[in-house]
Amino acid sequence: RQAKRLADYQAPDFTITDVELWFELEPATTLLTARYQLKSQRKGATELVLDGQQLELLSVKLNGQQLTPAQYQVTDDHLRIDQMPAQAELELQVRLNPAANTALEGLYLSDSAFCTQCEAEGFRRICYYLDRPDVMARFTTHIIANQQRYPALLSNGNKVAEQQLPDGRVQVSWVDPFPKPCYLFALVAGDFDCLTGQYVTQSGRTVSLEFYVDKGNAARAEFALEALKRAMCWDEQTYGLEYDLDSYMVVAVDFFNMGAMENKGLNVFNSKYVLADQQSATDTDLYNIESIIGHEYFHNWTGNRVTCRDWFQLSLKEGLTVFRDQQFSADMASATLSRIDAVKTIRTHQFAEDAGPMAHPIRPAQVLEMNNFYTVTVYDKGAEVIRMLHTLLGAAGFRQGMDLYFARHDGQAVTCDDFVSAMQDANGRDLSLFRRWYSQSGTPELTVQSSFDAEQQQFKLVFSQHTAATADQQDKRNLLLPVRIELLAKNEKQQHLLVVSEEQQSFSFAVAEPPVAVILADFSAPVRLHYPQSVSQLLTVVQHASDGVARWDAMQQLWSDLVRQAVRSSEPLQVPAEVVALYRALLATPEGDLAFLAELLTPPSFDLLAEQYQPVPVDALLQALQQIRRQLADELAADWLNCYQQLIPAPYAYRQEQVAARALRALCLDYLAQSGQQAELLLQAYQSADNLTDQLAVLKACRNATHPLFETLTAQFEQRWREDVLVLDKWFALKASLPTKDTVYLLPHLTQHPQFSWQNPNRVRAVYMAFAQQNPTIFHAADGKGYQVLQQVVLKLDPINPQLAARLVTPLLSWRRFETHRAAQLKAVLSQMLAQQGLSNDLYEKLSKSLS
Ligand code: HT7
Ligand code: ZN
Repeated sequence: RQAKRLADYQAPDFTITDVELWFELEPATTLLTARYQLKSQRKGATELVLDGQQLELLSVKLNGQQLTPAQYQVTDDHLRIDQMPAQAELELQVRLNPAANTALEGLYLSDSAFCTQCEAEGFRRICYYLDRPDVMARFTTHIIANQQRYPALLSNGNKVAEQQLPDGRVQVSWVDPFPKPCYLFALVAGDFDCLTGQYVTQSGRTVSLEFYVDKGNAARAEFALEALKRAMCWDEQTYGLEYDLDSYMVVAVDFFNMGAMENKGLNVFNSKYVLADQQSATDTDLYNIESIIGHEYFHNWTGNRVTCRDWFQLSLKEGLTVFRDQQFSADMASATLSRIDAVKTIRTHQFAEDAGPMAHPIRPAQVLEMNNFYTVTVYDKGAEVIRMLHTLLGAAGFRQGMDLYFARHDGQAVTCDDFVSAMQDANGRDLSLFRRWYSQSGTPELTVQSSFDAEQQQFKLVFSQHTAATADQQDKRNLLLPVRIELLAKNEKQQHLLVVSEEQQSFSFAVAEPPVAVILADFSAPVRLHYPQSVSQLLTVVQHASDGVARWDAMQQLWSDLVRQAVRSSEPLQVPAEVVALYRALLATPEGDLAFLAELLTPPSFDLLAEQYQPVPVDALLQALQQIRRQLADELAADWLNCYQQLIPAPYAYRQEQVAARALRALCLDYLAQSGQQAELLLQAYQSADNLTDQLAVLKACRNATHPLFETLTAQFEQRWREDVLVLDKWFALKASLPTKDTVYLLPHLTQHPQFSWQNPNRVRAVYMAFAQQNPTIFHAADGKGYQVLQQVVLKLDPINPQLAARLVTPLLSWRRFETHRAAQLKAVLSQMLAQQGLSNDLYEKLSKSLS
């Protein structure tokens, strides 16, 4: 199997300027005629190699002449024509079987609707093509289908014609005026309800907004529609970017591999990220919907108008668009909470990826299966890299850089280097050192020592940076790190932005007395910080730092330190009296931002802690976390109750102060349930809830405490929601994440539920991702059964949906990070998988890296 390398990039010999497609849709035999205008881009080029997979080729015509099979060659992956003129019209006909497509790439059926997914390399499963993002063409699409079965026939751009055909079918034609790579192509055909709206752009154009959803669900798309309007307005105000077509369509489908896809003018969404109301979606669901609606909308400029030259540049669009959606969420909801969320993602998942076998820079250097690189590194670390530019250049400088980027590159397929150059040139700043972030993998360790010179009244900080070798890359160099600090002294606070670029670098500050230092406020660089501080210093930061993220971070640090001591000493963890006192004071009169308070009072997760150890002391960590839970529950029982009772719920609305109060109530319930008592209160909370957020809070509290009520309430919940799969997914996940031994035996029963389907990624994720990510006690059980269960599922899924199988295998890959017996179990499970015949590239790439 041959990986592709960034270093081997070459511009294509031919390009395609215009594409015309005729789809004759039938579930098991769809006919596609594709006509391309091709042009040579290199003098003397005569060999045309088109990508194609799993296609039945029916006919090839060149400039109107039928070619015989002797005039072209077809392999598993390509169609080759040797004697290509410099300019030509190529017409191909292929037959497709969307009904048999369970991989959900290319053209497939979601229930009875046709839909497509072409990013990254799915168009080659629709037709032979130059399936690479630097080939940009104008697309015209004709869809021919039975009108009764498929009243909505959609594609990119503007609808230009609709005609009845003599055979009773209808033909609808679409023209997309913007040249685009084929990964942005989309087609949808089905019988939907449509929720419509309008948006008037800053220049006064009216855009029709259309949400296509399953019959009966239009009202559930209202939140998403409003979120889209907010995103359109936000992008105009923040970046001066306006939408460019007459309509913006969103289709919600149940069968989908990821969250959503930004196809030009025709987004396709996982229905989970469109459909929501107060009964069927939580506050977190609504937050995610707004953020993903924003993300896909923002891609219209950062991704579609300016796209990637090649797939190694994926972070050009994804890192930047995640950064933009984070800014949007910060403006729409709580800035501090949004940032804390992002920091948790980086520390829990991205640091782990960098420390594991799949480590790669945000611009990977080599790839076997592109689908494996839609990662937390490319997306979220990519966004951190953009954020660092924003920090270094300031909001105005960053905006100037964005303006220049669009002025230079609108309509082009470009590289990450082009982006940094625009930032550099617009600001007159040398960013050459900064560019290393794009090519270096791994998490820098930033160690800080502080000292105070009483005589000079000087506070000194000495920074040392070091990045350890990663699985993909031995040699590491210094990086440029923007480090926000705050010095807290009795009578003054100083804030500074330091730029650390040397291996060792010191900074001095004039200050009258020894301050407590906040280092890396707002998590200003994606590094692991080592700056030892005492409990009392950390509590000073918690109480007095100006930055909310730093306050939360100090509390996290405090817990991490306590856990580490307990793990080291094998002594039971004792929550210090000062910490209990702080909790007590904060719970006594809950005020200010209650969502922040809830976050502040939540100790780190198992996964976040585990990431800080090598090897991971699974049992000791689980035990320490349990000791924290018990002590906080017991010692503060009256305080949790008192706080809970003060937070009287108002009739549900998705408003920030209500969201915040619900989050804090949920935390109180979680600790109240821990005692195994409070059944009446929990029952009352469940039954009186007028929304899903509050109901799930009770169920989660019962799950975490393995409370006797869990079985009764989840049974009721299943009864109520068994016909509504999106809500039922919460039930699947709750069941799979119950930390009791029986769960591992329950999983196969869950898959027997009438609503479970191995073909539907949402169902599979609800059961098995929840098991692997939210149930560390059972997933990491010492007998290795948890690992074996996941192994079986991954192998079962690989022939059905390789993308999904490869995502599910991730929790097994970092076997080297566990203690001997678990490492051995994991390694055995992985080796057995790798020995299987016929593995997909997706799974093979991950397994072989893990075991090499
Ligand atoms: N750009 C999209 C990435 C993507 C994807 C989406 C749905 C299904 C399969 C996919 N493969 C890649 C999503 C995004 O980042 O917006
Ligand atoms: Zn994206």
